Amino acid sequence: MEFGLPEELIAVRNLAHEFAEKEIAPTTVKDDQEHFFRRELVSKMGELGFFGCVIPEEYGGTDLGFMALALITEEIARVHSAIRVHINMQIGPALALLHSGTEEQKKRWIPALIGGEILSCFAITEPNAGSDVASMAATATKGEQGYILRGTKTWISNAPVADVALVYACTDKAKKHHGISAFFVELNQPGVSRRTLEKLGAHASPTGELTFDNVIVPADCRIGPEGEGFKLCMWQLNQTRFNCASGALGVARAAREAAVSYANQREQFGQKIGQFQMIQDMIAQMVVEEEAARLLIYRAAYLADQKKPNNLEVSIAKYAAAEAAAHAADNALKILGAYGYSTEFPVERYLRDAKSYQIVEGSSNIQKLIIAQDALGYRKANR
Ligand code: GRA
Repeated sequence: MEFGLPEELIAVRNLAHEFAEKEIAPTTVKDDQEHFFRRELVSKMGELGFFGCVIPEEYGGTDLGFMALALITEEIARVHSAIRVHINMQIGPALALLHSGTEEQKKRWIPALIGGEILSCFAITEPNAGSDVASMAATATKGEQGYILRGTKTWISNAPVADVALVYACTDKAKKHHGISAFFVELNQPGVSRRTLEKLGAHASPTGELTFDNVIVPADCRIGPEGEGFKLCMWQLNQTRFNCASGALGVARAAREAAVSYANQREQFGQKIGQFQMIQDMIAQMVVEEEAARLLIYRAAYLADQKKPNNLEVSIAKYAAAEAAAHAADNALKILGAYGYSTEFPVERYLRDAKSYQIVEGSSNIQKLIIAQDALGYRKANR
């Protein structure tokens, strides 16, 4: 269903499709198996304007909007979900700067981020602060040269390779979430150490820990006022959650395509296995859940492009898409049987990658909490 997508969006989707097939697909299996991060893919996506579609032209973007972002992201994740992560690593900090940075900060960093010239990441999560963002322990203490940053961030995508990070830390611990501030931090400097973490999937996207041991952050690298970091973080997460939803959709689609293709080829008991109702049941579930997720993502994109609040709609879309991806990959594996379990077919990778979407950027349970508390009238998601 096209929903009357304008030609420029169809063109951008086709561009992303071709890029994914030509530039990502040939090494997907190898990159996944060897846990290899291909830096040039980020540069190429930057050059093609994929990161700039949600950024105004004055900062180097194309301003095509969130619908464009959804279309691009689905195409990339369909071929290799790990490469999707890089979209968020570049646009998350860029959007936070756009939202709360000074004019000087925007001009200084946004073009390089969306051009893929500098590798970026964002650092929220800590060993003891995952879903509960407000409980973070990292501190940024005001000194003569700026702020002194101390603490450890973990499960940070791109931590082993990033040049810069948007770091959230406490400037006034006593004020709890009102004492959190955001900083744009140069990572190639004394006091910053990194440790790579191994994980189930998304192998071609490096993940790790960042430790800040008395790192000096100039005062002009604080993003937004002191104490406004938690709100910026929640705002930013809404943008990057949207991208996760689109990535999960790409995985759900890949799993459905693999299952349909196999069911149309494989013969058992004298007929194509697609003829069996139990296979049809699983394929029907895949189709419905994928379509539903896509429509929910398009609704969230539409609202964002209308400059309307969409936190609730993003949480609904992210929850639906993450669950659809994990369910579709699980069903695809059942349909392919031993071939689904085999590393010679992509379905086991879809399952490994799909599971990440139920965890990252606010777990499925966090999305449900946001959705249910809004429905119950306890806490409005769109404010
Ligand atoms: O009234 P107030 O002044 O105290 O403000 C409150 C509220 O209005 C305060 O924060 C404000 N606030 C917001 N403001 C603007 C809360 N949400 C928003 C918002 N969306 N926009 C405190 O509010 P609260 O509701 O009491 O906060 P809470 O209970 O501490 O937290 C809520 C919640 C659980 C939803 C939140 O902490 C949360 O979203 N947690 C999940 C954390 C998360 O998503 N982490 C992801 C880490 S990054 C990552 O995964 C990278 C992956 C890379 C990739 O693959 O892309």
